[in-house]
Amino acid sequence: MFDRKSLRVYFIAGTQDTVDGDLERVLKEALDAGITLYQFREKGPTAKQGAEKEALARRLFAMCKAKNVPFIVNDDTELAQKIDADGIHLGQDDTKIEDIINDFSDKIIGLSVGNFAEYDQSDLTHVDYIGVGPVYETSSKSDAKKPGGVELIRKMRLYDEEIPIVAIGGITPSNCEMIIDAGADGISTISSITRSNNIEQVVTDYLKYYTDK
Ligand code: TZP
Ligand code: MG
Repeated sequence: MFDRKSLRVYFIAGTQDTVDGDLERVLKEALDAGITLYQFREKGPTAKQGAEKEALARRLFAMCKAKNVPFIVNDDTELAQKIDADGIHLGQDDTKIEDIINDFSDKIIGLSVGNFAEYDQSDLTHVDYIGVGPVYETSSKSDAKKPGGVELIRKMRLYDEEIPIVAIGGITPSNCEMIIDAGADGISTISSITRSNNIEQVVTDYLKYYTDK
């Protein structure tokens, strides 16, 4: 059973998101600080490929396992299967869930949903959580859609009162309280962690918005 509390401080990163290319150092600091889930999202022109990507994924996965933090792979279903990751996160234009469900029936499956049209066209039968956003402007995703603001989260929560929701896009400790109050189970973030020089403080600041431990 998927525990929606694991969405609370959901960290996403690939090497392209780090300042100095040292993703292992960043993830170690984030794990030590208490992130609740990690998504490996190696993307763009500088993304590692093939054996190098797999080796990095295995090292990061081992670090997550040691802290009991779920390790989810973005998009790359082949890699997720090969290393037996805890789950997969898919976008609207990625592999369809029906095509992979046989191999992922015991895994966490996340799906990006940017608006209500995308919600309506998605089969959520096997989906454990939806990633909703961007909430605010982001510079971490080149093809990000127009931000929907906190209202997007509020309306999505009313639209589906049950499904676990993690908000994404431009989130920082200073703007996350409204998002949680609007009904998100958690926040996901790239740059507020990868570009911070005090990761422990950032993660601690996020965690304090969840009162029931
Ligand atoms: N999907 C929607 S916005 C986004 C993704 C992957 C990027 C979020 O990055 P940041 O730095 O937390 O705004
Ligand atoms: Mg994708």
